[in-house]
Amino acid sequence: MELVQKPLLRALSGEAVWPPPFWLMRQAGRYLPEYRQLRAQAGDFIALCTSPALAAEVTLQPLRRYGMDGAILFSDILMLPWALGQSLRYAEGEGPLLEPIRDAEAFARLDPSGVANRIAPILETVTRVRSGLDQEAPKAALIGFAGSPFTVACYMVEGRGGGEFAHARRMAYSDPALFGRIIRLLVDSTIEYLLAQAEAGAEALMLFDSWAGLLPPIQFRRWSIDPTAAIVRGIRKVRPDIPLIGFPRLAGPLLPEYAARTGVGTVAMDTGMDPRWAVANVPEGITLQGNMDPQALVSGGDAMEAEARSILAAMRGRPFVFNLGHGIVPPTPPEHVAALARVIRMG
Ligand code: 1CP
Repeated sequence: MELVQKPLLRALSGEAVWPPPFWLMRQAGRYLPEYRQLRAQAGDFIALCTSPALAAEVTLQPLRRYGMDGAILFSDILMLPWALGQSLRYAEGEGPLLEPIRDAEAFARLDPSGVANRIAPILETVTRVRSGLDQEAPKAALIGFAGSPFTVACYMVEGRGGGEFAHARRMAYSDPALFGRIIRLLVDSTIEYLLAQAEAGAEALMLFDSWAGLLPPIQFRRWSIDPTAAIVRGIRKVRPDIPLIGFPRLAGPLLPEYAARTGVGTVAMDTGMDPRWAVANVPEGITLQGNMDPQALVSGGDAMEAEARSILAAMRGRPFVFNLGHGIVPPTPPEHVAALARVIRMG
């Protein structure tokens, strides 16, 4: 029973493992010199995400330094719209830029029949990382992921990040039929995409709903909770036991309802969530993940240690996975990650 012994999978399955397993959102990336070097060789970001040897190498880089309990596939939530045929590029310093989808004609140009071909190299990366872990880090588990439909739709409609996604949020009110078609297409293709990652070797799956907190409660239920629940049902039909992590960022007081109604076994807390409030209000059988401030990791030292310890103290006895409340930011000094790992390992 190799799987059950991996601490991350035990915690994600509801066991209060202590010291808690950890991994960090965006643990691969620009704060690591070895990433920057490889990125410069790869050319653009999409080329890197679709080059299995390079993407697998980048996925494993942080584990070699810090021995995390989990590796997260190196890819991006926007690779799914790209696989659906939406044009996408990553502009230096600007983040992702897509051809916006604002009407039925633009929506009709998406082509779900192309997805399998376009995601093939990403699945090949999953398989390579999994065998890399078997060789190099047999106790670490591989996390596959996708964006949640609402967050991905935000980028698809807006065409870019960096703002408040006004066009996307307005479309949800003014043309819910079209917005609903985008969401349903994403639900179906995300189920297919995540099941394919599991088939290729992913041992847990995470859904990033980074912009869910922009929605007021009724909209949050309709566009974040319901589509996530549909994805969970679709995955459970085929893989009843694979651990699922949901990250409805900035959900605030709606976090317990998200946890209870989507069916995910683990919810990730964002930076602003009070871990004690989450322990008291998220149903007990659900594992919690999070949520140190990425800026505390930049700062390091005693302030960082105090943050990490207060989260550990709140979580002791609860099924828990230590993580940040959002992704690592590029100015993070790599040695601060090593210091954090030591604090977590002391429990
Ligand atoms: O130039 C570069 O190197 C590109 C920077 C970069 C990286 C390293 C982007 C562009 N994406 C990624 C990798 C990535 N993205 C991972 C890899 C695994 C890991 O965590 O180590 C993951 C899980 C994501 C997920 C992702 N992409 C999210 C959800 C999590 C979050 O941060 O909220 C979102 C919203 C994106 C969109 C995206 N892709 C890239 C950028 C800069 C952005 C954000 C754009 C914005 O500000 O709106």
